[in-house]
Amino acid sequence: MSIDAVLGDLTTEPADALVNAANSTLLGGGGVDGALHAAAGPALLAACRRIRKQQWPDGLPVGEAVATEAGNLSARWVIHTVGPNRNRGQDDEGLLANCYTRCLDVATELGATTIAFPAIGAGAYGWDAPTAARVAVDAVVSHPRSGIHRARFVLFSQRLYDAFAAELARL
Ligand code: AR6
Repeated sequence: MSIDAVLGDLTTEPADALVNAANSTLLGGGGVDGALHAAAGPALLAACRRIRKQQWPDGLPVGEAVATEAGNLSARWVIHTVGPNRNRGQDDEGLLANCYTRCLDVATELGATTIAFPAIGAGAYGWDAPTAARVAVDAVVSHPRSGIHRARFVLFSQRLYDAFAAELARL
């Protein structure tokens, strides 16, 4: 599996599966979540509502992941995950790592061969760039081999890109 990082917008990234840094409600929000919903159109929200109704009535737990269709996005699937909210005292790096691991599990189950991640938790949820990057890269690198050929981190700021590039350079 190749792992790399680019500076850019996740919504236009060509990949089978795009990961959404969502919240437990799965009903949208700001940041990358808002951008993905805006680009995907109402089909994504409708799919999220079905997941809430049928699978996670109390909301998606922190560190868990679930896939939906991707609406108007060019990806086939959106995989929604919920990072720990550091601003609310949720500072367990293991839970942040679980987000990446569970997304890779779900992507593998779907048969995806390429996946693109944002820097989960590094926006509204308050994780600093070096920690967000270290946890993300460690989690993806240590995931058992799967059918995924390429995992890409798509970073929205130079600061985050630099943090991820530094972690990847250490491999
Ligand atoms: N492409 C790639 N990265 C992006 C994009 C984009 N289009 N837009 C923002 N980012 P955040 P979190 C970056 O806040 O910290 C939402 O409201 C952003 O610059 O999106 O996990 C949810 O509904 C940052 O580096 O996710 C939740 O309530 C990174 O994506 C909450 O925010 C993650 O920032 C989740 O917070």
